[in-house]
Amino acid sequence: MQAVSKQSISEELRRRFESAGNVLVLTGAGVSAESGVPTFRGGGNATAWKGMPFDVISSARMLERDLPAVWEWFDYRRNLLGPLEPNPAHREIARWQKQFQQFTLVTQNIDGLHQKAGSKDIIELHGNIWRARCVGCHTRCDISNCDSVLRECAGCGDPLRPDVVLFGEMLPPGAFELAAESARRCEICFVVGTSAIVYPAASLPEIAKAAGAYLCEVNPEPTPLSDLCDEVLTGKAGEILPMFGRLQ
Ligand code: BV8
Ligand code: ZN
Repeated sequence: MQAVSKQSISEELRRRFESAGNVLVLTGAGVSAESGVPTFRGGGNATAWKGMPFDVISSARMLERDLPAVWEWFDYRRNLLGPLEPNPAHREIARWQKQFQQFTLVTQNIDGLHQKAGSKDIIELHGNIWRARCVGCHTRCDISNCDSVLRECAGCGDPLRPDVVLFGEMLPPGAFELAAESARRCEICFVVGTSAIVYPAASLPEIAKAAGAYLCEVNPEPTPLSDLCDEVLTGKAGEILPMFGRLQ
């Protein structure tokens, strides 16, 4: 592992970045921290809701037991997220989509800020807070412009639930497989702003590394993944990622 101060990108990474044809980026809550989105573990105290740890209120069991409580939790977060804007990290990643022949953006975030920054075809492993889904017919509906969200499906009348992946729930069909396939093919895998604790998302950098990719972490703190990385850029994503834009 080659730790470098946040001010510099190694010659090797520069060279690889300038010649790469296939790049994958995996993001977590940290990429949205500079937009004001509380992180779950890195210092933000979004981890508790009414005394419940986040992975209890955001769990399949809670959905079965008390769907209104789950809606209340996501209503609160939607109101928090509404006014927030993408930061330079989101914008730089959106720029990379045009720069590389093959580019894959995989996110654990449900905040929709990558979309707002202009990124397309994002693999949202854990869903999106601006959508709801019917528990009966699985119809999805956009709730981004709704002050009060309907609770029943307009189609079949069954209850609607947030279209996010809760703990103990499977990821959206095919999403992980698509991400894993891209991880196996990428030349550089950037891991930006994630504590790399939640699975199966955290296994993607391992898959990329095992397939020979150059693994680069961007995070102000070390994570369980840092030792596996070829390069760790220690600092904030909104300060470090734009440095790549200035390479050219
Ligand atoms: C499943 C949506 C199959 C909802 C989320 C293997 C081992 C152990 C456990 C498991 C395992 N496999 C499955 C599990 C169980 C579980 C799991 O992983 N548990 C963990 C806690 C150990 N996984 C699941 O349940 C998954 N489903 O496995 O299904 C299955 C199904 C049925 C039965 C059996 C199996 C589903 C997981 C998805 C849950 N939903 N989100 C919601 O948002 O409420 S997860 C949610 O938490 C996020 O999406 C994200 O994934 C995670 C939070 O992590 P981060 O995003 O990384 O955020 P965090 O705050 O932790 O870290 C922020 C980082 O940023 C820090 O490192 C910080 O230093 C850094 N940072 C801060 N500022 C900046 C910065 N970085 C850069 N710039 C900055 N400015
Ligand atoms: Zn329905």
